[in-house]
Amino acid sequence: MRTWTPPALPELPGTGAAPRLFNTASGRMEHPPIADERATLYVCGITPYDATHLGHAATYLAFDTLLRAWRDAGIATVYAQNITDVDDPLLERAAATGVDWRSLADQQIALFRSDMHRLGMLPPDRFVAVTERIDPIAGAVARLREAGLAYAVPTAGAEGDDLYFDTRGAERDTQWRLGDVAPYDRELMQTLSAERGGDPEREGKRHPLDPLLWRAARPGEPSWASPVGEGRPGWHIECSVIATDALGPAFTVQGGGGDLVFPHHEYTAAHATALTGMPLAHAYCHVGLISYQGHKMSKSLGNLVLVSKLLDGSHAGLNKAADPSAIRLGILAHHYRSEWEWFDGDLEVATRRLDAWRAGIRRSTAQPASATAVLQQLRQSLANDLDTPVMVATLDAALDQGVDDPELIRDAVDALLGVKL
Ligand code: 5CA
Ligand code: ZN
Repeated sequence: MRTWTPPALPELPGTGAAPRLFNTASGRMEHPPIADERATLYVCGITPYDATHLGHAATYLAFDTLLRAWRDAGIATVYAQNITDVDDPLLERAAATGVDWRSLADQQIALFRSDMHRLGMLPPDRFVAVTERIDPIAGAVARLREAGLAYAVPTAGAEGDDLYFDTRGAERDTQWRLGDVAPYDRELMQTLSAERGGDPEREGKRHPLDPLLWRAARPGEPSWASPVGEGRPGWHIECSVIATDALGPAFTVQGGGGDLVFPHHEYTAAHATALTGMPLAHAYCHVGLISYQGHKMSKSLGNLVLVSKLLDGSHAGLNKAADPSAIRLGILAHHYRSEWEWFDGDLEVATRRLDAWRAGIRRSTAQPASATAVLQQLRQSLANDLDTPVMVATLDAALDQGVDDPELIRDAVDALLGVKL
């Protein structure tokens, strides 16, 4: 898929350190190993039916910050992101609104692209929609079936059988074990599976958590002919195949929002390990979920703050268009791993901070802060699990005092935080 024009990153003197990151899978801070000075990142992309809300923006901004940290440390990056452009919620929304699913997806992908561009996000190097990879995904399902790790569940009303992944078989035959990514007990896994697209109650499965690999064609649903029958891909196998095709196995970081830890990232890792004999990624990093009006921001509840509506000033209660740098600052004021609620007043707070920084950078004072020292502090915080709230506090203080090299601070804030002063 076409992406968007990348923002220009100013060059900074010297280099930062490779960031240490919290790895959900190990529960520890780690420096994921980086081979050949090249970090590889996969971030789970949107299901294009109600993009782009601030929760999405927070997730992509966290990984945009990670890419900036790696680049500042002199590490080359390869970044891949998928688009789940065929899946139940998208098809349900299309049916409910009487819109063709393909047009709905295309329209939402275009909006996402424009929102990401306006927010100054680094674009993925590989931006891959599921519908562009049906053959390799079906091929992977066929290989799992040959390996004895996929089995059929008879399916009334479909043209063939649905295929499921055999959790116990994978634990027996591969290096992957249930719980490798998600540090949860079985009961919680079962609850989350039911809430997040799984079907633990379905009859005929070998294990309640076994996830769908291939959904046999149903009347009225899009489907593709394949060696595993006419149908469409399950959710986790899509990311296993797109990620390992784009980046190879054992890439540096698998990322997404905290709602993806289980079952999605657990089973994306399971499928990939079964297919390649290698782990999916070295570290699994997750962004805290953003709430609005007391609940997790989600398309199903409808409590959304849409980036496009902030940017054009049409979000309820706004009287002018938001500055993209203010939206970034409103998010970056929170640590990416914390769960927090967006209040409508947050944009005003962020805009005031941005105005104060823009005024502060031009302020000449008798005892200005050393821009070199400020840059060093920013780099230290960035390397410490992307501690953007501390970076923001450092800049509040420095720009209140005035700085001895405004150009350096302007470039640093642009390169590291994507905020334009
Ligand atoms: N297409 C799948 C991933 S393969 C998906 O989860 N799509 S999504 O559109 O629902 O979400 C896109 C990304 O935004 C995911 O990484 C998801 O974890 C993240 N996300 C969704 N809601 C929130 C939220 N409220 N706060 C933070 N991140 C969120
Ligand atoms: Zn995914």
